[in-house]
Amino acid sequence: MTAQELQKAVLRHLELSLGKDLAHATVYDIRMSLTLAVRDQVIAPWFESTRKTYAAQSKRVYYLSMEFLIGRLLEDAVNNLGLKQTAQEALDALGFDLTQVIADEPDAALGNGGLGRLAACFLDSMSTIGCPGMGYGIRYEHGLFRQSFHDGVQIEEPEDWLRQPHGWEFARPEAVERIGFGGTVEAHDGRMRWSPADAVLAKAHDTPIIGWQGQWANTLRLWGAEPIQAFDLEAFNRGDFVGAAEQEAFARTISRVLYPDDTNGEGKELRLKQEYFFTAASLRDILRRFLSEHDDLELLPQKVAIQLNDTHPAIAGPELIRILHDEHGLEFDHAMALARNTLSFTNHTLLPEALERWPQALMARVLPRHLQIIARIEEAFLAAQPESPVRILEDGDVRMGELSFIMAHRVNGVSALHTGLVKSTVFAQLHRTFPDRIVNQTNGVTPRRWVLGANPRLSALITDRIGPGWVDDLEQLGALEPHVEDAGFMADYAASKAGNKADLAAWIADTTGIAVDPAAMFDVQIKRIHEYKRQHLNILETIALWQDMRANPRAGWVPRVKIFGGKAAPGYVRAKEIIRLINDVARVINADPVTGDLLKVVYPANYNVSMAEKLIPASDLSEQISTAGKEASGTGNMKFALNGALTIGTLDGANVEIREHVGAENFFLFGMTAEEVVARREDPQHQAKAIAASPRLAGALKGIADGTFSDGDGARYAALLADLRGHDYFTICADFDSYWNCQRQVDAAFADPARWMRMAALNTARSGWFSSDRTIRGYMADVWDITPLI
Ligand code: 26Q
Repeated sequence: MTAQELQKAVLRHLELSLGKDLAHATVYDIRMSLTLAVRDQVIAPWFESTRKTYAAQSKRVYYLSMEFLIGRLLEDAVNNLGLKQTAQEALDALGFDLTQVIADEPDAALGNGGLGRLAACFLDSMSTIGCPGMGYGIRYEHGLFRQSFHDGVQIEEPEDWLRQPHGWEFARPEAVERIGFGGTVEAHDGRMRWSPADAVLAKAHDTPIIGWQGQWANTLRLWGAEPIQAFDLEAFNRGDFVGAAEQEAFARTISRVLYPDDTNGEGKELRLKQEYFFTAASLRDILRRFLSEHDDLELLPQKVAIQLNDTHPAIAGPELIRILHDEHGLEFDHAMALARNTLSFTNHTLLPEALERWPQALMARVLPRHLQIIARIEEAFLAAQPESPVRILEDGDVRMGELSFIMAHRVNGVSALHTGLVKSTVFAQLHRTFPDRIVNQTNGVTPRRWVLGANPRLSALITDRIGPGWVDDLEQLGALEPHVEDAGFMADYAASKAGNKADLAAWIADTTGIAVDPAAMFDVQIKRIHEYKRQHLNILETIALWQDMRANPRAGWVPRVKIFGGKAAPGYVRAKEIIRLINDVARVINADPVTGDLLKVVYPANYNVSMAEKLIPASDLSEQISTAGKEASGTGNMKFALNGALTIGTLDGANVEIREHVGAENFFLFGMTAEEVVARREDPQHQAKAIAASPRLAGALKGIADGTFSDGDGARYAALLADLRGHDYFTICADFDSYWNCQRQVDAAFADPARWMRMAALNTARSGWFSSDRTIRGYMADVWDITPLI
């Protein structure tokens, strides 16, 4: 497609789809017109992919996830179709700037963090590889809340991405499923029949996901909840205006809002209904498609692979059995075997509070038939494993982890370390019973978004030296390694980082009003705020550094900008205290004329995918400092390494594998190992001893306690401090000195720019393994048993 053709297509949509002429067109109008013009280019490969899948009678993969953290789609699509340059020229001629038009698209923030973003990277990789499949999720009217700070305190406001029409999706009013809740179960002619008391409609909305170079496209199908009968005219005519809309209100509540917690999944009824709603709609859709192609349910595991993204869609096990047994009349054990051979399950967390459990009483009320089926699953399991101490039903709860494990033929962890811990801790008993079931699939990230899209400077440099093949074969980055000996390459590499940092410095000045020195080290921690991720370890080190700098400002310090980004779950009090502390510390340090440009702290509000795309390419240092054993994998860590930021990190999650790939000498390691953490906690004085041994840590804690950062209010952080001094489960104190010392090694390395840039370039050259294309190939081989169709 030429720029002229694209320009014509944009103008046609501007007129015919938007009803505007160029003279009155806004950025929004142009963005929508360009979106529709680009979407037009996706249709042919999309249809062709479907045709090929049918023609090959291929197996299909269905990725069930409560969350898809997509971000913006336009830039991705333009890049994958090779239309970046073309679009730029087309818009230039119309008097619009492509960058500005791209930035006009609201982020689709239908996820909390890592798990949702992983699902989005997987969709891109499946389309790039030609793995036939679909993502299934919920079309939340409101994605993750918008964050702002008032006096440093996090405020949540509803996110409203659907206020504008969503240019990428196709509504499918004909693809509807009726989803029931509650009611009763009775036997009828030897079969159990569930008669739900309430029902809603699940309506499909399809977004095409185009792969690299437009070779293949899959579908993301998101379900929106709608009332079966929009409006009760009888009630209205009686004068009951509220009652007339009641059905509608109940239905729409189900897909209204994304739950903003990424742990602490309390057993909330609406959440259970959301889980069942999208899982049941997806399974019916999957089975209808299967039965339109095959007439034998025996073939289900050969033709269908269903991946459960954590336990959130775990009700798929009982629901699939219900369909096969209650509706199609298969024997229970037979139905259970077919379901298990079709389903597989990914575990993303070991945190006990994040493992889903539903009160049996609640399940009995909302999904009475499913509770009965779960009891029979447990019975069947125990009949085969009479010695096993494992139970699905325990303490009045349904344990969704055990249910998912027992109903899956493969269970995977998301990094080597995490998978080992899954085997030795949460699922140790089940692993003994089924030693082949647990496999590892280390996470990955899509290079299309996280290098090509986010970092055009670095991408141009890479392509200039090794050609464009790296974009869908990321291990080709290894060919960069010899170039680190080339002064010309290293100068260009440094220049690309400097350019990104200058852009970011301008953006920071714009959005926060803080002037930062682009030559300073950009030290970045962006992720959800969590005690186990230890943003408070970072801010304690920041305080200690500031105190040292003030005591001796001319000691040759390496200037730093500490950058934080991330949201706290609205009900997570301690995480919100940490946010306020960071903002309080930032306010005091940034106003200190003694330290000046030596140290700045910035925390732009409302961190999201688009902000990550700005920050990561401009980062020097990547903070991956979780308490060892707690971060299942991490995926931000991979994005940073690819973009040439050096990691300071613990031996946790995928950090371990990143360090192995980039080389120990190009990674700043500190802190206790997972085993050492467990052992250290045996000593109830571990935190007290660490504080007594570290005057710096004691000084930083004292700075918080005496109100230095809280206008003299010593009480503001009393609870946080009491926890650190009294319990410190996440071993902030015990790891502090190791972290401090490691940060000084970081300083020394940064003070030698040639050494630093060489380390950074080696991180880029050696991180190709962390492509989500590699991860998806692993799932295809070890879990889904499917081969690509391109
Ligand atoms: C459960 C029940 C009720 C409400 C909410 C939830 C809930 C929601 C989201 C529980 C967990 C999550 C998300 C978890 C998550 O993002 N985990 C991260 O997954 C990444 C991808 O595998 C890993 O890289 C991260 O290490 C892991 O923390």
